[in-house]
Amino acid sequence: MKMEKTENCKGFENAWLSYRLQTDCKDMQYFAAVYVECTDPVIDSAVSELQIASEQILGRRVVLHRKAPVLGAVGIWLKLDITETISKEGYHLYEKEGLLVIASAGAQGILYGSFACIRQLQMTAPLQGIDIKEEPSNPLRMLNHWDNMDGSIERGYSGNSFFFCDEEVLINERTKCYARLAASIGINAVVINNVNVRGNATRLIAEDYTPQIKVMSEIFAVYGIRLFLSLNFAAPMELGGLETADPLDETVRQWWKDRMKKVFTQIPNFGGFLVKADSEGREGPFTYGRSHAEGANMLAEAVAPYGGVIIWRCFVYNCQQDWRDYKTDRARSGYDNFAPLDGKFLDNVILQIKNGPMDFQVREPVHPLFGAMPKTNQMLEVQIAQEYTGQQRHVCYLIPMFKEILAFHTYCKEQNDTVADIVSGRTWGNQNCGMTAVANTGNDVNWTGHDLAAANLYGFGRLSFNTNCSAEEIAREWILCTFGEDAEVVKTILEILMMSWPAYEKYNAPLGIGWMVNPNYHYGPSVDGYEYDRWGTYHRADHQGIGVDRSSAGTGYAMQYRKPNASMYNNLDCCPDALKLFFHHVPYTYKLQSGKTVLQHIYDTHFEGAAEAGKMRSMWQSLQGKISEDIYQRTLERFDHQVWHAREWCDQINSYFYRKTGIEDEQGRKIY
Ligand code: GCV
Repeated sequence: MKMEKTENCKGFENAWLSYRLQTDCKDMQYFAAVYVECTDPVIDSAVSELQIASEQILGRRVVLHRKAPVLGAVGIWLKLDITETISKEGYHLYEKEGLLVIASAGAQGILYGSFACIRQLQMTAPLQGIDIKEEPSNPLRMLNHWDNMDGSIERGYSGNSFFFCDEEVLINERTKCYARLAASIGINAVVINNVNVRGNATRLIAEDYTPQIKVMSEIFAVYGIRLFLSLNFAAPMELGGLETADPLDETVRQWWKDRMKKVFTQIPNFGGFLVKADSEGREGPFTYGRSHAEGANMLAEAVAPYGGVIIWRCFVYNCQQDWRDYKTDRARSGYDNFAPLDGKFLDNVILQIKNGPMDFQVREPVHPLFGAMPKTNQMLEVQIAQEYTGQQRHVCYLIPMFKEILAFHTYCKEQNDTVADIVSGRTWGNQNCGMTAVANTGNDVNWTGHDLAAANLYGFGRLSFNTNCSAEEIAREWILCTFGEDAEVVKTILEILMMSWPAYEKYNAPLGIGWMVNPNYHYGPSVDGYEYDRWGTYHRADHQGIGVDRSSAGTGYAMQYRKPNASMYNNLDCCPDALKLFFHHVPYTYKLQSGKTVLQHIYDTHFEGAAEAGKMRSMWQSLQGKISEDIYQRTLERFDHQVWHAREWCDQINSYFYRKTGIEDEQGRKIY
């Protein structure tokens, strides 16, 4: 274990927990004292967070009293109270006769309430008369890190891992700071290693690494976070020396039971495992002719005695496709593989489903598995690592996209049928469910490479805690906490964030078709980059038209949705413009609902998107002198790149289609 390794801990900032001194705070009096009757490690974190915030924001030391306040006392009361109508992770923050009360039935709720109180202070919102009750929308609010043990991060755009380096587990100052940041936005579970488990990562469940994992899990635990690992389905062979990993083989089952017993008894706060099986070269139950339910249940049985959970990914598809084959459709595979297994998974298995059927494109329909499995726990997976959305060199605030996904009606029930309802447990009354994001952090000083990408990290946490918050509200909070309350700064950054996803979509692949990127590293335009490859990601453009026919006359994917979504997508004219090419192959002259032809839409949006990138840079430039020069300059560099790169996207896409069709732009703009 590396307890300290400075080059891997480059020094770092505190993101939205960077506190600014306020000399004229009207709520100073509450921060004279904290009253708390019980001792609990998570509540102790809450106390220490209130103390740090008070010292740094108000310049005031908070005195801790290990007792309830007497009548007339002034201060903050951390009130563990099971009689309150609030759960263990929910909180009630209110002011009453000079006392600021943070009440919850559990220590985690007290911690979240304390961070909410600090947030109010940071935003200079009055605490006097405050009355906020918040219940977490989702039981699991998780981050998945794709960190490798050599310190690299798969799809990482903000430096190296701060969990691993040179095949060792890293424990340093960052570990705690990460836990603080995560807890401050309500994250309660973290997977620290890549779902592609290779090499030494397979050994993370072995004796060699458990002591280190235990130390990290203890650091997380006092911030209410459970540590999870990704596991290798082939571990019984690679680690245990068995000849098979067949989930129905008794020796294999026993091997997992023995291993799990060790892991869970040695790491008391351990949460469970995330599994990528039969996907992109990872071993899984298919190798043995077994189903995903048989694979997942074997592991679930092994972890059940310890309250462990198995999170099983549904990202299973044939990545050896022939581009000449028009019938096989990657989009269908999640549903085809998993929907027939509804009701077959044990209670402590959760299916983790990417938001769309392909792979985190800038625009995809919602995955049809949501609402298709009433007897199965489901969890939503989104990606804040911006693999396909500008790799943290372009600004792309993703919370508006996540809001749309959560609000999608699956029609699985008359009420409570949205994705938000399903993953919160409201739809079927289950508890093992929630939301997870592929994390966008690394050891860069600002955690996320692009300073504005921290809005996605903050935003994901806040949204998974409260799916009713609007994307604007969340962005506003993040800006106030990160940059302070200068009205011009708040207004400008808010506007940049809110226009960033639509702008990115405009200069990217058009109308939901996706994938026009350079293969492997997935950055920059390459219209035919994946067209003749094996990955099942085609646009099928010729000189007459473009798009994939996923209607009932094509691959039939549209029919995987429930009514009326199935008919909406299946019918060319009813299908929303934004997804037209995802579901249909149409001539370039086809008129969209907007009244424009497909081709004119492509030309217009690409010119608009590139212009909007320029506009965002000018808006940023208007902030010079109003925010720290470091942040201003490094973000400006990213905007310079984005403006150039958006133009590259615009020109390559427009030229491609102009050359294919020979049809002029109605506005006669320069196309190459
Ligand atoms: C971790 C995509 C990414 C891979 C990733 C995979 C997954 O294919 O490009 O890097 O692997 O998704 O989600 O498992």
